[in-house]
Amino acid sequence: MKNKKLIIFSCIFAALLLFIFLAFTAQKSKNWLVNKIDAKIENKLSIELDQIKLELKKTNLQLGLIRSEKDENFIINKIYFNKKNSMDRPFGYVEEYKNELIFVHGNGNIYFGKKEKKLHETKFFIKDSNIKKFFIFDSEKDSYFNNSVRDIYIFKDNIYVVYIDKIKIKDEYMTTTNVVKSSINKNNLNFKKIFALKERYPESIVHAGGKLQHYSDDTFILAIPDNGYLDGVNSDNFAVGKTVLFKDNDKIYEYKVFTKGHRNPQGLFNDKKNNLIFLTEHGPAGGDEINILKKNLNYGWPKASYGQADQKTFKNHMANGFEEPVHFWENNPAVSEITKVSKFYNSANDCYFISSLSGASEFFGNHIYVMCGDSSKKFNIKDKIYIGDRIRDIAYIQSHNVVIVVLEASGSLGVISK
Ligand SMILES: [Ca+2]
Repeated sequence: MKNKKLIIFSCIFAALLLFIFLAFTAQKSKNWLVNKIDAKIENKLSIELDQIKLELKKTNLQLGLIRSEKDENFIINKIYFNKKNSMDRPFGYVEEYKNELIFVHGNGNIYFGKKEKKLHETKFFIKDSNIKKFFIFDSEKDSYFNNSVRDIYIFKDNIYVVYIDKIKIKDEYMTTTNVVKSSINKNNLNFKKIFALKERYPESIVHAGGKLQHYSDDTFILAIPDNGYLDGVNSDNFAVGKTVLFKDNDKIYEYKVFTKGHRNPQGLFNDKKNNLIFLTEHGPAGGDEINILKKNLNYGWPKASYGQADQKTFKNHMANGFEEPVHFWENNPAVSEITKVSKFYNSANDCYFISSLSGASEFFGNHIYVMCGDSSKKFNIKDKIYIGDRIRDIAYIQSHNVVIVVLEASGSLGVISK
């Protein structure tokens, strides 16, 4: 009996010793491992992990499944257009009008499609229009030149198109921002110029065009890129690098400056319900921004930017007398359009989807960023959704509770549903 107890006790003791030994060596080998892994390898591992996650996301996208970073689930179905050239940019812009979808290709082809119950089954037909008479085409030039359209907007049975207007002076093209308008309810859309800038800039400068929204009554707000002319951005005598208000009337050259200090606006959304105007813009290397526009304020460029600019810049906007962005990126996703998505995203607050082009890498661009905010007007990026393509434009379609994205690399519309 005594012997048996001794054996049991010895066994427990031995097991205890073994446990202590194992725990000690395990701890030691773990320390040893940790010491071996330096910051570089850890960094490499996390990049590899990101790449594995990205491959998973790509595989899911082929099945039409999307899971956001915060585990919201969506489905994507695509409508393909015939894309002749892989570098067809900007590919186009989408809007809805009553029971129709409107897609305008960058080259000015206008398509209408009656919304089907399943929106991705919508068939598009080309609509006759005179819009190409405003454009110059040059086969020696790339698609950024030949695709003149930079935005479309629908308001009160009219379609508005923002485009880059060109003239040839000697051997050089000089460009500027124009807006044309046509009534929608016609078989043949007849566009007429309603806004034009007198100032013109060399075509080789890429920050051109503009983004348009309705402001109030007969007034519209137009965001105009810097056109590479920084002295003009700093001067009240030029419209570049500013948002302007103009009236839809015959006085095509009249406008009033609304805000200043913008580099390359790519998205504009007037949230009338919340009385907020959102603008997205491209920074230089880093410094893409989301801004909320308030009359007569200056948003920094070219004096303040969170990116690396050629000229000397402040980072802090506010300390130097400029408006801080609501959000900025250190690594640019190349933000494009911004729109409100109502209850499409699961949040108690109002949420906005911000699309992005290719940006710094696939970890930043090719995503939809989800920004939500409360009534105290504090906004944060809450989630991101990988779409795996350059997203040129985005629209929320309330009738179907879906989001449509214009996918530039594949030449398609992506219909995102829950
Ligand atoms: Ca700024």
